[in-house]
Amino acid sequence: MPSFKVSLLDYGAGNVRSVRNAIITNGYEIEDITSPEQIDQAKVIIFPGVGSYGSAMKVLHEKGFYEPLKKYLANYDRPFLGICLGMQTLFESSDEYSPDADHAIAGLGVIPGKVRKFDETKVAVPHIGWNGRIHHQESPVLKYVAPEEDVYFVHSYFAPVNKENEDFALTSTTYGSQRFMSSVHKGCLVGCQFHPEKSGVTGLHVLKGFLEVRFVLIIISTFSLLFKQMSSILTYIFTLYVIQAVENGTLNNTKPLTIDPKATTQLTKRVVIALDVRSNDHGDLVVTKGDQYDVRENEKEGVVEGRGGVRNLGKPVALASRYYTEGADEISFLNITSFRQGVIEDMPMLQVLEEASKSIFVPLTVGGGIRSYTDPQTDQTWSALQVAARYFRAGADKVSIGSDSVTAAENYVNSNGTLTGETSIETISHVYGAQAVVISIDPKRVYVASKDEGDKKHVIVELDKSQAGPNGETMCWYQCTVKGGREARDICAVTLAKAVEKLGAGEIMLNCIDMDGQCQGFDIALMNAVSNAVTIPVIASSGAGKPIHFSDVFRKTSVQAALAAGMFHRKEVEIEAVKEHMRQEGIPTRTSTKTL
Ligand code: 1PR
Repeated sequence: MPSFKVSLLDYGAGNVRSVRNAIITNGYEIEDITSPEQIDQAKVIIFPGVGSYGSAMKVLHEKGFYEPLKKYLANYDRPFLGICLGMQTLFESSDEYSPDADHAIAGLGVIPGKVRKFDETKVAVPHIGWNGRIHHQESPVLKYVAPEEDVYFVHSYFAPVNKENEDFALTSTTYGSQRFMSSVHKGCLVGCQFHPEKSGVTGLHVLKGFLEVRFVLIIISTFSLLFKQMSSILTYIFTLYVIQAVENGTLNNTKPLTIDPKATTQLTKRVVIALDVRSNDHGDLVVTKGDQYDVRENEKEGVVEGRGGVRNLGKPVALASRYYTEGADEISFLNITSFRQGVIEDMPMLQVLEEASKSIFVPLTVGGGIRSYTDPQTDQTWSALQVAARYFRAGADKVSIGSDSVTAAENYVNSNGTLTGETSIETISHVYGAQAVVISIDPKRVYVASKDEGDKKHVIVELDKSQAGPNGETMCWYQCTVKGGREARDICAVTLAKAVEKLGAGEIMLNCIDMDGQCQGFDIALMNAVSNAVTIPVIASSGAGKPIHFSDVFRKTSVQAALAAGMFHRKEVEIEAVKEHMRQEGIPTRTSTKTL
């Protein structure tokens, strides 16, 4: 057991539970930094910045951490790992939340350069998913990580690699035509734009490399302190020892590598698994799965009369852990009956997240009931932001909003595009960032015989002949629903997608009630209509039954991820079989390691 604790700079703005769990999984104890004095005393600091650049810098100033941190980092000789925003704050400034283009928020300024925003006209923003790395230095931090293993990113802002800062680059990554710093390393200063705590075993190995290095450095620092009291000969001998220790694998043992300036990396297409969760008739929380959103057993399944019980496909945490081990790129828990009750007191679902995040190190989304509500028992009102905060604290990385996003989009459209700043999307996105807000759309087809037949306000989509309606209609519009498909609303999926993007959503989970549970493939026409209308990433959902359905949706549309449930729950297809098929079809697919 190491003799030191990892000092964690957590200012309470988001989900750092996973960072904590990843450090603990590597065998280290954590001490929270709550006062400025602790910064100077720390042996090693990990700073998992969450939220926006501006708010992070503000908190550092308010808590009196800014100056001590600058001092700690000044000579690059004290071990520090900044994660995502925690790495960005090391630069001089950022464009994030600077309404005036000339005004940039000042950062810690230990790395030259300014943090910029990806260009939405060229690439989907945020950059979400698993991407590769071009290694600029050989470093002990990456000693357990194979070059081809992908890591998980989620960010809209990036630090460009330029002449002034290129010697800080540990790795760079490309997104569209943009090369950016995916990690930095100088002396004992390390930063990752990617999330080690969300990069599966690969990410745990990054932390292992960094913290092991730390262990050797602490021994060195301890000796160095002792030497100050000793004779110069002894100092010389110990200095030799220190150099040797350094050469045997400490942070200083980095070597520049020659990189091919034309080398690129690729954002892979994600395979997401959804777990629809609800209580069964005995009150136990189970993973269930419907056919066109009906989750009750039917006659085919042995129920002779009427509707049977809720299908039970397993326990949420056990199933999610299996999917993590089998290579899922992301996991979504959807509380599908949350419209019946508020979720603040929904202890079982919160416990699911708390448990899941202890051993699952890929992104976790939670949906169902993200809205403001008043508890009828106590009359207390909770805002959507408070509900989301509760889930983030329990271990969620993103929240997905269904029904409430329909109301927000309707109001936005009816008010000719007015942003009130008060919707669940806006409030959560403002505090936690757009990347933390996923919109779950539950549309169903309304067939029309011709483009003229439809109401002009809905986008009419042409269907493939194999998808024609009951009277041979080859066109339809996609009507949004709320409460898990129980109530239809007068807004189409394309209009809703455009509205929620403007309101600040970072991603869309696009279901299709007609295809759900049918194993006939994704609704390609719907996926194209929505993904072509927005610049934020779209996750295709509903209808997968075989590996070829994944290659189809990735080839024929620009969606960035594909989600399936039933085929994996019923063990009809393995995740690895889907991924192998995608690789054979030339679709960029995450490469990972499975053993710790
Ligand atoms: O409206 O914000 O409270 O959120 C409710 C959430 O619960 C929404 O995300 C909504 O999609 C989901 N939901 C509500 N009722 C159901 C149901 O099935 N009765 N599940 C439901 C929706 C859709 C997918 C499904 C895919 C893939 N599930 O997640 O897993 O269709 O399935 P397949 O691969 O088996 O075809 P709010």
